[in-house]
Amino acid sequence: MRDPKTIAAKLFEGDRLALSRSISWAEDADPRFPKTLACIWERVGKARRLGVTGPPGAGKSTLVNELARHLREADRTVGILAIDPSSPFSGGALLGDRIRMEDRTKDSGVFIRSMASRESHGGLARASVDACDVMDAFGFDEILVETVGVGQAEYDIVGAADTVLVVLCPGAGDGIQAMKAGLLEVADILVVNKSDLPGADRLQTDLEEATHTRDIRRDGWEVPVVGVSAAKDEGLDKLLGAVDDHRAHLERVGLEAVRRQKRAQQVKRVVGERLDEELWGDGGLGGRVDSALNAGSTAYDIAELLLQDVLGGKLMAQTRDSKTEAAH
Ligand SMILES: Nc1nc2c(ncn2[C@@H]2O[C@H](COP(=O)(O)OP(=O)(O)OP(=O)(O)O)[C@@H](O)[C@H]2O)c(=O)[nH]1
Ligand SMILES: [Mg+2]
Repeated sequence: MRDPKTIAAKLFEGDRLALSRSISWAEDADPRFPKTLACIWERVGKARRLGVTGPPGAGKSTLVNELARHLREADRTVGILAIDPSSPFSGGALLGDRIRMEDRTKDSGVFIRSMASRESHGGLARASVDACDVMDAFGFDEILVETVGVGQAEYDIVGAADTVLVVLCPGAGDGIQAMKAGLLEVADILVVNKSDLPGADRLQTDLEEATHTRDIRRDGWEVPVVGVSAAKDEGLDKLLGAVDDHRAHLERVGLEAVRRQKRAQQVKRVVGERLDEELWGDGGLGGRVDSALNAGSTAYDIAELLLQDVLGGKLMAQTRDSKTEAAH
């Protein structure tokens, strides 16, 4: 099972080894991945993709576990992608997630995959979208992606998910911090977890106010604030109701168009990554920069020269080609 076609066929048969392997290829930026994706592309797009992000310790894993349980009870199959924070100090968190999710792993309608962001060559954003595509083609009804909301990660999850849940809890990661961190901007649904703890009501009110005053609506969607207690299994039905509502909203405004926009972002990202490799990898422009700097040119002059070379050359060739084509 080493070539894309076989992997794709196996994947369609429901082979989990094929599923794992293709996700590893995505993670490793293995050249076999794009070919595999092309073979399974026709089946990508049926799953609902739910992103779960928020500050460390907000209860994301507990919530994902409970959501998975509820979805399974409703006879939906669930693929889970857990992405650890890239900080080297967080090595243990992954194991914690695994253990807590353990009770889901005996169920064949559930698949759990952890992905270490620091090991995903060429970017977490790409690898997580790829992993979701594979799980989607495999046939899971629901895909849940957990990532800690620090820095770029919460923006990455927007590309991977149709609906983004931002999970907050009273105490450490309070509302103001979340606003500063830009977490509110990525939320389709705000979840106040640990409703059983003091301060949850206050946080809920603050967030409701924030969503009204900051007007973070998109396409007429008003971001709801839903209180839950994942650990006590309270409020999950209401939360899943909000997810259904958001899905219905997306379908109203055009789910396909929204997804196409996200795919376009993915294309840009892939082009960016490849350009970076081409320009600055072995045999790239590094040497020329060095010698130009040695010769005393400014950074702007060097950059301009290189851009003219790289873009000018290619763009002019393209215009020339299309003109020649038009002439024929
Ligand atoms: N009181 C209370 N505690 C909760 C609730 N949900 C989760 N917790 C606890 O909060 C802690 C963190 O939960 P996790 O689910 O690991 O949180 P996380 O957001 O996944 O954490 P990281 O992945 O490390 O960022 C654990 O000790 C949970 O038991 C809840 O609803 N109420
Ligand atoms: Mg977690």
